[in-house]
Amino acid sequence: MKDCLFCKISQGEIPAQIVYEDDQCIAFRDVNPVAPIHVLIIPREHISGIAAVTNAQQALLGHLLLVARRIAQDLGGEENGYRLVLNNGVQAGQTVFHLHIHLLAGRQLGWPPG
Ligand code: DGP
Repeated sequence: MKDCLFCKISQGEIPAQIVYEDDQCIAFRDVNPVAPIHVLIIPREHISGIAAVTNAQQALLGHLLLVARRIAQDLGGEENGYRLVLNNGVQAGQTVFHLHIHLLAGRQLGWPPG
């Protein structure tokens, strides 16, 4: 989608520290990390957020979760635990309106989140 930051990253128009990619998704380090491991997993297809996902995209959603798990394993985040976060909407803290899963690991994470 034109003017979407994450579409531009997916298409290589904006650089990012990519940790994983395939034909359906790409994962890269968050520019403003809040944990030692902070990776964003996004579909290549533009979807504005989890609320916009359709039943036809069920397999894609599952793929994103399995990729997130694989990255957590590969980056060493699995041993002490990790968190996957999906912000949907302004009040939840969503600032980029292209679906993304935050993978957070490498420190003790508080609960409830702020
Ligand atoms: P959210 O608040 O859930 O919409 O998360 C958006 C995240 O995207 C936020 O943690 C910062 C990150 N981010 C914003 N712009 C860029 C960028 O240009 N590059 C990278 N790597 N991350 C970005």
